[in-house]
Amino acid sequence: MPKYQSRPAPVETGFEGIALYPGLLDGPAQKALITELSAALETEKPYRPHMPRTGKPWSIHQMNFGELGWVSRPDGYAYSSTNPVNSRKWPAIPPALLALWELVADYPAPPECCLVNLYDTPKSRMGLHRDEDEAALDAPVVSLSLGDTCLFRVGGFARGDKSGSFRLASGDVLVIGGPSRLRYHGVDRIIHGSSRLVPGGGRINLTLRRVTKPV
Ligand code: MD3
Ligand code: FE
Repeated sequence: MPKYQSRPAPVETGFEGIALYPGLLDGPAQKALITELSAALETEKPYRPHMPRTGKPWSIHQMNFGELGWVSRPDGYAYSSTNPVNSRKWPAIPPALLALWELVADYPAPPECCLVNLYDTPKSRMGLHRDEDEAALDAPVVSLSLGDTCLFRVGGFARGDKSGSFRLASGDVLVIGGPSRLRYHGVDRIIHGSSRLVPGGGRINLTLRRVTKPV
């Protein structure tokens, strides 16, 4: 649950449309969310995705909440209403995360997807990519970091453009929208052991996304 009912001013990131709210979730709110997530991920086991075509395994585990989940398939990336591992619908987005979207997204419809990325080894990372599988590109992506700090990279609109990096720590919320929505970005590395929040260590990133255009 966010500790604010109206949001504080974001910190300047140097990128128009990317707002950083350091520590928007305080310690107790982070712990409450971890307790809720741990229970959910007990029944709905995170899985290791594989790259389309090459089949190369990712260095992270993933899961989804919501009406639509983001999945990596042999033929490409897609949004799916069911978990490919068990063919069941994804669990509902936890209410605390819906409240977070309400607080920071400035969007007239709720998120449909909450992608869970588990950086569960010191070597876990995410290569530079763009998030472009959503039809509602006018909606922001809202990202919440929990656990170990990461070094996050943001680039331009072509893969080789110059990029900058900053750290994302536990409780930090990043809102990516407007002219930056299609920027390249990735997670260079995890600062192993920088937080004790996640049982067993590591970093959890939750991204809230609107996938379809609201009617
Ligand atoms: C900047 N996840 O799941 S979230 C992803 O920390 C993803 O797990 C990263 O990139 C993670 O697709 C970063 C923050 C984020 C999300 C979307 C962006 C930053 C972004 C889109 C454009 C620019
Ligand atoms: Fe992304």
